[in-house]
Amino acid sequence: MSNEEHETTPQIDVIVVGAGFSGLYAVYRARKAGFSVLGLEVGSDVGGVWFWNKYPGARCDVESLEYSYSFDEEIQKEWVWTERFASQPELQRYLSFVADKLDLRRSFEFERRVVSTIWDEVAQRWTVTDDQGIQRTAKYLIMATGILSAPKPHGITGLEDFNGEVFHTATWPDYDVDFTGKRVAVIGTGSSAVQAIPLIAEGADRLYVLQRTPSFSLPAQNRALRQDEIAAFEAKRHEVRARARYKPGGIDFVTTGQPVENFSPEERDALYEEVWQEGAPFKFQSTFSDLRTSAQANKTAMDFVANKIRETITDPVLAEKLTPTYPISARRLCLDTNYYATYLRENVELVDVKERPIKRAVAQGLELSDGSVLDVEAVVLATGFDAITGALRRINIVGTHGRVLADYWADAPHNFVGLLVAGFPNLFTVTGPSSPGALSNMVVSIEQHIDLIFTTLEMAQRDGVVVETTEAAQDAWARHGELLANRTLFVTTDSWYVGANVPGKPRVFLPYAGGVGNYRRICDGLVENGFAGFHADDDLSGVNAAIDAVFDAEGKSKFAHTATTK
Ligand code: FAD
Ligand code: N01
Repeated sequence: MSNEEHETTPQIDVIVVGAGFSGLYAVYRARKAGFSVLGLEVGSDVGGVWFWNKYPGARCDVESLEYSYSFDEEIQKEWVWTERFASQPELQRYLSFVADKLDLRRSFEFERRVVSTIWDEVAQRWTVTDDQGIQRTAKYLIMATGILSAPKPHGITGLEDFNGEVFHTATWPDYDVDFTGKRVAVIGTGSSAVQAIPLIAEGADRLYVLQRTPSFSLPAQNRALRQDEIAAFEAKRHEVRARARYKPGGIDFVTTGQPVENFSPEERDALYEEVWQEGAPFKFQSTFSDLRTSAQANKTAMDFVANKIRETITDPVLAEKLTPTYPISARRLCLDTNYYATYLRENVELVDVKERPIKRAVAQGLELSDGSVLDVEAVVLATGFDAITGALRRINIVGTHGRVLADYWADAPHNFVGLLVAGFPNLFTVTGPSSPGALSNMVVSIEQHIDLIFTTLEMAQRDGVVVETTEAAQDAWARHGELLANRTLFVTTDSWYVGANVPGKPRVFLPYAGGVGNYRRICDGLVENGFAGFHADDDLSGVNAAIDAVFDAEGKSKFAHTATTK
């Protein structure tokens, strides 16, 4: 559909913002349910994260065979992955293939940034305004804007005075960036940097890695997928997909399901070694049942990886600088190809910017607090995102009685099950705060969220009701979420999971720590209990019953035994 056609479209049932994994599936489901639908996307094509993050080395950390849609048989049969962990170009081709196959692009307008959306209490519709001033209204609004789509402000003064080129991993240009023979600085050592650094180092004359906090990283052991592996997956695909939906991370693997103390040090390290050789970060951090909850247990995994770092980096000072001191997986575990070995190259230098913080950018490079200047021709910002809430808070979202989302979330992202916010009727956030999305195979979470949204919309149409949650339901969900989060090591460490990477952001554990399977069970319970929490009704019995069916009063899952076994 052309942009002009949309401008004259009088009534739209559903507007979907975003054209990544979430937006594409939401548009598909809307059409299937018989709604008229319009997608708005600021990028010039579909792909979301995989459209934007074109930096060298970008690839997924959930195996391609599982990091993909499961809702359509033909897509799964026709698309053939070439690598264990698909690269950004392959993932972008995949999402483009899905869009073509389902003819989704005709429902989207690209290069349209949604800047404002206001609830009209009389018409009971959302008025959505884009950056070109074009307004549309819709009964339902699905914010598929992504949890890692809003690059955080870098906060480096004087960068506009720098004479060289500046890149951000998440807004990487379309052309082939050539660092051959150049002096380059990479700022940051999170997942994006860990993937980009080895490849930038191969070409650059000199590479400075500016590290404030080191990351734990596992070798991806990436390789081409063999025909027989693909055939074997295909033969069991239905069972794998079905199991994954009930696993904590939305990925189908089996672990011991037991605490570390049940194993001798030799047995324990042999199990870590097995997963290390396999290249499976989610599995590694789940090797034992208490790695996320016990500092003592976690220390065994930390020590194992620290030893691996020391095996590669024999300079003890450098090895120590590269070794994190926070619990493994309290920040996102990285997946790499040759990351630590890159520091053995003569053209690579680790610069500790905790010791010597970046003071400012100057014409010829970056000045550090001790007055030294890193003389570079290019700066790569691998500085991350205003995660989970950033993309939403950047839009002027105004609900009932003039409630502004950005203000309402100033102290914490109040919401119900990561999908609904009180005072914002008929508006849905996909993998919003307090959903398990960020800690999971996101595609599994996305499909579950969108399926639930459309189950809810069918009910709303049938019953003629507006979908709206209450502050009481939000509070109940927040209490449950806190109980679970406070049992984990996530809350002990500064990370984007707790908003600590963005100055001024409230420190709240943003994802849901109960796992994908348990979350799904609770959501199913809410639906069974008459869409409890999805109506403007302060009766919490249905919400509490859905939670109590899955967790006991201490926050222990009643389904823990099913999480680790097939
Ligand atoms: P996105 O893909 O982020 O799409 C959101 C879209 O909304 C974007 O295209 C954006 O331009 C658009 N948008 C935002 N605001 C507006 C606005 N105001 N107006 C119009 N359009 C707007 N997860 C995993 O599970 N496994 C992985 O291996 C993995 N790898 C990742 C690698 C990288 C480099 C990054 C950054 C994230 C990765 N993730 C991974 C997480 C990733 O966010 C999800 O897997 C998934 O791609 C999210 O899809 P989405 O459609 O919800 O969001
Ligand atoms: O961002 P990050 P990312 N001066 O926030 C540093 C997903 N992902 O883009 O921690 C100096 O993790 C910052 O230092 P510190 C994945 O979920 C997945 O790398 O604030 N340094 C940190 O080192 C991931 O978690 C893949 O001390 C500054 C880094 O920049 C998420 O996206 C690949 C700084 C930012 O790390 C985000 O990853 C890529 C400053 N002013 C991304 N500001 C896969 O492998 C920030 N830093 C699948």
